[in-house]
Amino acid sequence: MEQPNTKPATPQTASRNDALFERAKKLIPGGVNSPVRAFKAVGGTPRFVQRAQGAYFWDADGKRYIDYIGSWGPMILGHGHPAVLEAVQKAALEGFSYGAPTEREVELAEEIVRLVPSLEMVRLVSSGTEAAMSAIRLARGATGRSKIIKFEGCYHGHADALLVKAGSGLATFGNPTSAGVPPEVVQHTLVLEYNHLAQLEEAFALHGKDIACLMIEPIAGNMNFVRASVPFMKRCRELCTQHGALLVFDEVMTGFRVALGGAQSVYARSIPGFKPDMTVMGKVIGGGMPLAAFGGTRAVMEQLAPLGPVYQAGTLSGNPVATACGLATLREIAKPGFYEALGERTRSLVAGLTQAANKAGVPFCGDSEGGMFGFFLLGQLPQNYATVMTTDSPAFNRFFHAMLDSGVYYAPALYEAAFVSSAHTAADIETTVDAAAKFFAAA
Ligand code: KE4
Repeated sequence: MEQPNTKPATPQTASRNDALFERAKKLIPGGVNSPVRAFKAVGGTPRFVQRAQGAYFWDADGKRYIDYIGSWGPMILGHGHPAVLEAVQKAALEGFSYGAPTEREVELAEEIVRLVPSLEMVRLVSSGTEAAMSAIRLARGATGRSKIIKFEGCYHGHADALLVKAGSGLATFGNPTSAGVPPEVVQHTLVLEYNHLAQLEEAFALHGKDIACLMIEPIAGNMNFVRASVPFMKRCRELCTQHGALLVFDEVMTGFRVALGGAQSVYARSIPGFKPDMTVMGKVIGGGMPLAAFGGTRAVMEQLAPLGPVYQAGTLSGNPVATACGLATLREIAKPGFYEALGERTRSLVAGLTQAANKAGVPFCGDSEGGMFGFFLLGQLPQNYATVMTTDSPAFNRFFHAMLDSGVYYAPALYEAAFVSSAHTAADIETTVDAAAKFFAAA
């Protein structure tokens, strides 16, 4: 969600980043190939990455940053992990793309299904948007229904049916959030408030027999870091089951990031036997290469072409170099103790930031799960998008630029989660907390 443009907190000397940004803006809309990279929400000039290694990247002026974006989640092992690099180099020598099946796609499917118990089958695609879009079409085809539920503040990629904001009430369906999306395309999308039990009950009471699926980010990383409460998630599962709708977990961000089994394995700790009907995955699953997936029960997945009537396809789906990258990544994160160590490191960062802010009397709260974290310049953790929106965004922008000047790179938007990799050291965390403490002390 973008904020009005604001001036950067600190004037910047002309740099190669500035020159590159001016060059880029002549040829690429906004100078970027994905809007959030343009620093529009926080102001200032995006840093053009020259190279990255481990927990760091170096910009066009050779300045080093501790990287808490990690390509918006994929780089859970840090940049350039030796085992992943070796796998990619070897695969590239064997060929870039065939448009034909390979053993490695089978190996990756086997690994994904082994690690995520709710999955019986998966289909590999090239982006989270493609995976979410395909999952919606499959849910509609498998149920013969058209209506879908999503939640305000959750982002599932930029497929037309999902670029939608809440309608005027539960009886009315969504309105487009983007030009170019005709109202009739989102007429079947109902947008509810995240964590709002009464709205959830009413939506199913009104439309239950027409709902193909409910799609949710189980931990909403697109409103920074907001957890679905256990009672809310339990009710999503119960109502979907009761009304014959499919519960679709969008784990593009949380999958293999918050736990080896994803956020669904976190909820299963509190809700015995909890499983979604379908899961959308991306980011970590490709290890930084263009690879995503969607999966579910055999009964649902076998509705997909070429077996069933729901069409879905892709030239580069299951790309041999991308699958090598993803498989090598999954093999590393599946090693014993990986998430315990990663979770501890991430928690130490959030604790350090919170302590530094509180010491300076600055409202600050944060949360984390595995290698994913978020924080708010608020007194308590928000439960929904409207509360997230109450955050003082100019204050966040000042924080963002102060940290950037200190060589710490957070997401250039208040509404994004951030990520720790296994390459981040205790010293990196200390450097980060020290930089934040300086900012808070002067705030
Ligand atoms: P992609 O099409 O960008 O691979 O995935 C879309 C998507 C789907 N679902 C969730 C939960 C997601 O977070 C995303 C993409 N996340 C954003 C960052 N919040 C990617 C960064 C960008 O748009 O440049």
